[in-house]
Order: sequence, then C-alpha cells, then structure tokens
Amino acid sequence: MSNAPGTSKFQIDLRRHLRAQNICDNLVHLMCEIAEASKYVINAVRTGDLGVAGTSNLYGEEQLALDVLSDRIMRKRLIHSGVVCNIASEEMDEIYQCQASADGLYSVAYDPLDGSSLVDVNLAVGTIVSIYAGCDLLQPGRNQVAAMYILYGPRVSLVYTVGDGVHEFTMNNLMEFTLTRENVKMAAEGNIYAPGGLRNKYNAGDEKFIRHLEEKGCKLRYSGGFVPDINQVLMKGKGLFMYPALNGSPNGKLRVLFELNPMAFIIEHAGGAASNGSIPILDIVPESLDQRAPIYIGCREDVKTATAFVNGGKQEVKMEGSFVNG
Ligand code: AFP
Repeated sequence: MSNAPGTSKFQIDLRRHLRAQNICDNLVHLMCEIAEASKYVINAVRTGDLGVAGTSNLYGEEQLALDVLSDRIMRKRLIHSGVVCNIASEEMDEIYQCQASADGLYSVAYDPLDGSSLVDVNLAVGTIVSIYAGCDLLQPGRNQVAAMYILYGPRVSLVYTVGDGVHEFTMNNLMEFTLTRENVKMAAEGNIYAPGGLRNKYNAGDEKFIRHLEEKGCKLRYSGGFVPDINQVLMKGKGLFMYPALNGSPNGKLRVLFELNPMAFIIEHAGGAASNGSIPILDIVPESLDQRAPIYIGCREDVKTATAFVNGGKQEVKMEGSFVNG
C-alpha cells in the first residue's frame, strides 16, 4: 500500500485501509459502521451501570445492564447500516431479520461485550464480530468474509481480517482508528499459554499438555477475557489459548458463532491455527446459534501438540525430555 504524500503508513485510517482491500463498498461501509458503534460501547463501558439487567441470554446466563446496552448499540447500528440481512447476537435468543433479500447484503454474528463480568474489576473486555455474505449464519466459519474485534483496554484497538492479512488499528485522541500493525504474523511455536476453565475438571490429556508446556518453560497468562487473552497471543505472536472440554461440559464454554469462528478466522490468517481437538474450528458446521466447542487456538505447532495430547498421541515428558510413546 502506497502512502499519500506527507503521510506515514501509520496515519492510515480504517476506512482508507479497507478501501485498499479487494472487497466491495458495502462491506467497507459495514465494518466502518461497526467501528463507529464501538465508540458508543466504549462510553457505556466507562460510565454505564454495572448492575444486572434482570434478564438472561440464550444460554440462560444472567445479563448485565452493559450486555443489554452494548447489544442495543450494535444492533441499532447494523439495522441502520442498510447492508445487513440477518443479525445474530450472543445476547439475543434468535436471529433478527433486517431485510429479506440477500443481494449484496451481509449477515453478522457478534458478541457485543465479551467478558462483561470483568468490567466491575476494571479488566479489559471486547466486542467480537463475524461477517458472512448473504443471509445464512449457520455456515462453517471458513466461509466468513470478514472477522474483527475491538479491545477496550488501556488503549482501544481494532483488529480485522478480510482474508488478506491481519491488521491492527489503535484509537487516537480524536477517537479515530489509525493503522498500528499491518499483516500481523504468528510464530510456529510459543512461550505463553492461557488455560480456561476449572483445572480440576480437566481431562487427563489436557492436564498432560499443561505439564508439557510448563516443562518447556511456558508462562501462564490468563485474564478471563477472551478478547484480551487472544489479542495477547496474537500480538506477541507466541502463545496458545485453550478452553477445553471439561468433565461435565464436553463442549467447553465458548460459543462457535460469536467467539470461536471470528477469532479462528483471524488467527488462521495470521499463520496460526484453531482446533476443537479433532478438527479445525473453521470446519465445524454449526447446528444451532448457541453451539459451543472446546478450543485450542494460537501457534500452529502448539495447537498440533495440544490435539496430540488430547487424543492420547503423546504422554508426559520424561525427566530427560523425551516423550513416552503411549
Ligand atoms: P463472560 O462474558 O460471561 O464474562 O465470560 C467471558 C468468557 O466467555 C470469555 O471471555 C472467557 O475466555 C471465558 O468466559 C472465561 O471463562 P472462565 O471464567 O470459566 O475461565
């Protein structure tokens, strides 16, 4: 991408960068609208009510006022964008139809405020968005045309891919998103790991994998927020996030449509991998809006090792550092 005279690469705003991608104007418009909506979510996070909403979501989880407000902000923006056919939200029980025709339109699945229960202890949270062409939202994640997340941390950053590289933008003092990293790439193997869920509910293979990582000297880095934890693995380029199947929860906790597919699309386009322990996340054919799956996501060699342990292909490392073939 060439820079306009007098501008450095890092003064490129989101709209200009999107226009340089090989995508249609409607998708540029949609992604810019989502970025605009995030500015109102930021305000809600920083000043909004931290109480409960008195309602529950499609998983039966109690909704916070922030969940409902953030969802309303995102939904209103998507409806008025004029380029959306169907909407699915982690905070809504069913698909919301904006328009019946599919020509030139997109469907969006989003988690408006992932990690909302962390806001009251001032930890980072985020918005996660998955975009498909047409009206069908129950497609394999590999069919996404775009995925993005906005991370509300010490700095507000936005990361997107439309299938040609992964790019990071940071919000400046004028609340504009300007390019800060282009074509982010992950190393083959990492040195940090983020283990979700209760360890006393881990299966044997996952426990052995964790011990393997500790034997390697990997550091545990886990905040309880999917967006900051994935962002750390991606931006450091060296790590793995996992939320495995647990005893009593064979599909783990995280949601395929709203969390796993968009993050897997981004991580794969940065050279990483994402698996449910058997197949790539992006090859899962979703059967319902609320479908969950175990996930191992990050450096491709680490994901490969995790799936080997999970499927009994490797045992724990002997003291001298060689695997006991089991
Ligand atoms: P909330 O959105 O209910 O706060 O849950 C956040 C989350 O879905 C995801 O952001 C984290 O990775 C995961 O839960 C953490 O779950 P555990 O607290 O069970 O580790």
